[in-house]
Amino acid sequence: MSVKTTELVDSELETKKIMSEKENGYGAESITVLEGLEAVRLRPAMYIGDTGLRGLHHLVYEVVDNSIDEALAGYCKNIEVFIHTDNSITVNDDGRGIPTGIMKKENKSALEIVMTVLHAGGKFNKDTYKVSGGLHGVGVSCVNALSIHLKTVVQREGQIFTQEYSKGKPLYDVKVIGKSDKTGTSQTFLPDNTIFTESVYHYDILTARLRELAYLNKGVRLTITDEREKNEKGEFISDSFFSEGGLKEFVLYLDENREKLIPEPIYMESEKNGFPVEVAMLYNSSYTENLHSYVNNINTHEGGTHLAGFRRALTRTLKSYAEKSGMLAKMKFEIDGDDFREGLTAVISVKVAEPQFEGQTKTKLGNKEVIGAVDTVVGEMLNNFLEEHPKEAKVIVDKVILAAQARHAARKARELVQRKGALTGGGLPGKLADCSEKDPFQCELFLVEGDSAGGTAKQGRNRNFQAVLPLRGKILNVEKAMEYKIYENEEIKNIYTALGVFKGTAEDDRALNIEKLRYHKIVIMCDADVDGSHITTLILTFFFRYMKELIENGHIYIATPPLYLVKKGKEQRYAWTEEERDAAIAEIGKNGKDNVGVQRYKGLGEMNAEQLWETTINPESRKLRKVSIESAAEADRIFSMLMGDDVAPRRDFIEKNARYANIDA
Ligand code: 0RA
Repeated sequence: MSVKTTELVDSELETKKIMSEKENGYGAESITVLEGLEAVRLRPAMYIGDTGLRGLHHLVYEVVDNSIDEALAGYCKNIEVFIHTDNSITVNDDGRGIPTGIMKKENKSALEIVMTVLHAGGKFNKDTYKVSGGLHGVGVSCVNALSIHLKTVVQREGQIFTQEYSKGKPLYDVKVIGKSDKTGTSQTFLPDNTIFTESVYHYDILTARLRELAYLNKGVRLTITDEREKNEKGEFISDSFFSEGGLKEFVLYLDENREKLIPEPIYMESEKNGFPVEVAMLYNSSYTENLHSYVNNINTHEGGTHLAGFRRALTRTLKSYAEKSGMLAKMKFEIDGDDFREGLTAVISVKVAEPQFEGQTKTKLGNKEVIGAVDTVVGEMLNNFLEEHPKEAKVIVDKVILAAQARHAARKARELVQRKGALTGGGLPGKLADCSEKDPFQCELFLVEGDSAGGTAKQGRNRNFQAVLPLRGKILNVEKAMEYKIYENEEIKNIYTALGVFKGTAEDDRALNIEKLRYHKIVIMCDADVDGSHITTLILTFFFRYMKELIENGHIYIATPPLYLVKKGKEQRYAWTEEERDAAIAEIGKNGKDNVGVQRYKGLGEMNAEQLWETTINPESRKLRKVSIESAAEADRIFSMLMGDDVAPRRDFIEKNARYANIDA
């Protein structure tokens, strides 16, 4: 699953910071003369984003990207990823193999240069669309620098070459170890655990990326094998991805759990002004817009010029078709750009030789010349589609009209909520027990399942900086509701007003005034049972659909109340897993287990205020899971499946993922 929650204890957040310049002896002066890989080890986050779970996985993406480049050049068909038992990784490909000849200037094997010199990889194959900034594209030498051990094996020109490294430094010269009639490159690396705060690979995270790469690069087979785990048949867990239809199959996959309005995706593939453009789009009966854009296989979360070109062409072409058809004659108000995208799932993929990445997370394409290229391709091809498919065209225009009407209803409902808030002066919900601190950076809000647990939390919290908002029962499933409906829901209104965040301005129906957020940590606290998990998912769905920025900016957390209390006399231990429980029994029972009592907590209500504080609320001792979105496309698919109408895929998913959750069914 790609809506990820990572375990962390607040007090551990600050661990493993890179040593300051003073401590390690590299002053600003020496940085400038630091050669290559030393700089990567000194400032790893600058090269791979961070040194947590994301950075750890980026190492794999980086190596796989090199093989994908070889596939884009037309020489590689198969890429295999292995997760070994020690969490080292192997990536194999059947491309031409990294060149191994001696380079005159350096008097070293080209392989050694590629592996040990920053940005050297790109020098050799200029003609492919290599990323020059952003998240990936830093080169395999970065992975090498951040690995305690790396081994390269290259097969080409009838021979097998190898070289090994530690922290990026060669352990010996490139050597020939055998003969082979195959070609290809194999990289095996073990990330340096003095650099990364995480060391365990998540199969699901890697799998989601490989699936995405298969759709983005039709004709390439990507296989992943997890040697840490076996299935019932005694085989390693493994998945293989291959797409013949590319983005056309990608949107069908994304909309698997939604009701299609047109039978087949609208598909366009073309090249304009030297930019290859591929687009697939599908309309469904939902109320959400679901656009995903890529540049050189990198997910551009923040959009950019390629998305702008797509939007412009979509609005212009559909509007002009709708006007010509006369279907808009009865409309009382203007249609807005947003209305053309309600219920739209689309993937846009472009290749740009020298991409400029901008934005906060460097995932926004800046190249101006791409707007026109995408606009022209989409405009022409969409127009042809509409002319040739009048039945589908009518369905789409009907959907657009419906969306415009719904948008007006939603705006009215939203304004009503906002005006009411203003009338009651500040307008905080009556059920909110606020904190006294006013600095949002310091403040935490607990969203608590049920009035009774809410009451306990109010007693147990630190009222200086912790606020509590009890939620009654199940909040509305926003996945199935039209927007105006959500403003009639008491719990959702309370969340909006407590957070101080509202959606929609006169200019933009979607804008969030996130600068008004009153709490920088929002903690969802529900029972550790099936109902509790369901309520957590409902709340997450609401944040995902209506306040995604809160998740993206790292404000949303899930509380994890303990599952067991182990007690003997005055001694007691809390346990979050069966292993912890058994360890606690052994410890305080000192292998006379007779008088050890074990209580299985079913709900928050079984704890008193002091216990709840100690285990779940106190920043010193609680375990919070931070919610993040690993892959927006996959997250969207999973939300639509978990919260949609179809029961079968949901049951499958829950059965498959039950091992990840403490669900007591
Ligand atoms: C540059 C030139 C050639 C191959 C590669 C790069 C190459 C790099 C990687 C990285 C992972 N797998 C790879 N496969 C190939 C070949 C040039 C030639 O043979 O003429």
